[in-house]
Amino acid sequence: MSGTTKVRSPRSVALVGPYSSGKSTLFEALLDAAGAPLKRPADPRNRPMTTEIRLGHCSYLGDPWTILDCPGSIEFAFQACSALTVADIAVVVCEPSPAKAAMVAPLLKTLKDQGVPHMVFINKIDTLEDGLADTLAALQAFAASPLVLRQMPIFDGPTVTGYVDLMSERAYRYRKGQASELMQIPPAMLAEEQAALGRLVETLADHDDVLLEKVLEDIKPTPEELYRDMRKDLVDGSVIEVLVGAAEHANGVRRLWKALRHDTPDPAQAAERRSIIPGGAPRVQVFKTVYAGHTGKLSYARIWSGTLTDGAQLGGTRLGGIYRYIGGDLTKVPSAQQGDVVALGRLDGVRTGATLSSGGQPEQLPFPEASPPVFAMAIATTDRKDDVKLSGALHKLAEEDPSLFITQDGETVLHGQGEMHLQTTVEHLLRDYGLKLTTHKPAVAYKETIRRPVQEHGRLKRQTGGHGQFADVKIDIAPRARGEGFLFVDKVVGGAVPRNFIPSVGEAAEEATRKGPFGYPVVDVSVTLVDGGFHSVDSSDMAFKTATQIAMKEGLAKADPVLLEPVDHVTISVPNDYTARAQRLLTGRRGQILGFAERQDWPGWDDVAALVPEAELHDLIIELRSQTMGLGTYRRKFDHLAETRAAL
Ligand SMILES: Nc1nc2c(ncn2[C@@H]2O[C@H](COP(=O)(O)OP(=O)(O)OP(=O)(O)O)[C@@H](O)[C@H]2O)c(=O)[nH]1
Ligand SMILES: [Mg+2]
Repeated sequence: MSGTTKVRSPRSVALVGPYSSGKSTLFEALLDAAGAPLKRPADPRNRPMTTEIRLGHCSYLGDPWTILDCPGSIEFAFQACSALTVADIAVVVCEPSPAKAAMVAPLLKTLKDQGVPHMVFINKIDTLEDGLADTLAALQAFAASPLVLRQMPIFDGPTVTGYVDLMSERAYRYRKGQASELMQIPPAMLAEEQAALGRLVETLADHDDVLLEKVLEDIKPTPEELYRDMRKDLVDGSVIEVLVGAAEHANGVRRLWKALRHDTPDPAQAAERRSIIPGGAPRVQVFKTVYAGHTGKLSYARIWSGTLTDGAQLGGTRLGGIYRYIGGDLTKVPSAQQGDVVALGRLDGVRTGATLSSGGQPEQLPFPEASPPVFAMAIATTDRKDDVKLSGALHKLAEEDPSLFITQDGETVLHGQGEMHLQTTVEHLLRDYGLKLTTHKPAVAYKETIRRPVQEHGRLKRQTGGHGQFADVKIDIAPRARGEGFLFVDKVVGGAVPRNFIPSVGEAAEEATRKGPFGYPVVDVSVTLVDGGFHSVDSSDMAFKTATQIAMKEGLAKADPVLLEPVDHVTISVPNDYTARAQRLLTGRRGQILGFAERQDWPGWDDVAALVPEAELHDLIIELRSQTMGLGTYRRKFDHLAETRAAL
């Protein structure tokens, strides 16, 4: 839209990339450069890891923007994925280190699969020692489209002091915290600069016949032609442009702003990419829910079409506030338009991921699903009185974080994406809900069974005052095949036990299997009532239950009981350099390797399958990540119960 002064529609950029690559530093530097600095910036020496999406609103050269600072850790990847669904463009922030390139692989794949336009920002350029060639080659190995370097670092001895902008063929000297200053291209760099520009033009010419003809005829394209081509190729994903800088020193930040301003598609294009039909009542999608102290519930949402005004009905609820984050503070605004990413107040009952409209039921836009959990932690209140408070808090937490799963089967267990994820969750519970909690390793769901049939006799005869209690049962207890469950059979003949008492015997027999000789539930047994005796006055349901309990307790103990442990089918996914290591890791945990194969849709990755006892899986993800640069993942499903002595 060059040449016009019309203010463009709001656009949003998501900062994504491996942990600690400098996204939050860049977030702050971008806001600074746009004249909207955070009021309370992080202490640069003690920058906290980001665990939740942060929004920042600003305008750059007159255009309104939302910046989304995403967590980098793989344990919070769901948040980054959620942010990507509402971004017009993603900036992949990474470091100038070939060894760290693999950490970008899953992200590049997600961006490609979701069709989100993206560029790469190689940050920490001040730490660059040699050139960028190795880093680019390493990144290229994981990228589906060619990377095109737009800037060449200028070295003064070992230090990067500026850059050559290849498309405009201008050189700039970095100045800390300020716009860079124009300088001569160092003569010693000219040959290298021409070669790099040649590569850039050739890559763009692969997607543009007009440009290709010029290249073949040796005609130099104008910078405008190159800018136009770069934008088109970026939008359709056929090239990935690469910029460089040092967020900490505000170097390359204005250059990045200009690239974003020029290359980021309009919100209408993002809506089209997501097959949203324009027009009609305003439509929004919630991509994050936060319970923010006195403000109450906030739903971060993108306006996909139309203009939303405060107080409107959304999904049957009256909207209670539209907010932007200016300088890091919530600021109420009267309305938001297509392309805006804002926080919406008091949308009770609205869940993360929902598409809402102020008119009728809109079609639900796709929203990412959380990866299955890989780590679990049990929690308990130190004061039982807090249990109600805890369950309320957990309810909110599950709403805030769809990558968190909660089970309450005997104990309360949090299941999530890693140890850090769950620790952050527990800290949240302690800090924001004032709960006192202890954490522990979740119990493994051991079971028991028996290996030998027995016959057992249970007899109750009691005289209490005038009225007595009497019941007599003879039962056969026998093992059943694994997975067949519990069975009660009635084989009483001749009324030795009257019909009306027999269901009580069955119930009591089943109840007795809930806790076997080792203290765990007993599975796969049959109990057959073969004979018994009764008294016409003193027999009752209660008496028959008690007699059955006596018989079951003694019978199970004599029937050669054995402990059963759950064994899961586990599939580890790793880049194939790590396949052998993954196999060793599984065998080291009593795993029985079933084989390995290429991971579907993941070139260069393998899936290793094994049967592994559940007791060995608790910290598997920790070891797996530490051995695979954080890249390895696994999924599991219950397979069978196996006899064991492990827990005795
Ligand atoms: N040398 C150098 N260090 C930087 C630069 N930018 C950021 N850092 C440092 O890198 C570390 C991580 O920075 P953050 O901005 O917190 O990184 P992040 O990507 O937000 O990290 P997560 O939120 O954990 O994913 C901090 O110690 C920063 O000071 C840079 O341009 N140069
Ligand atoms: Mg961060």
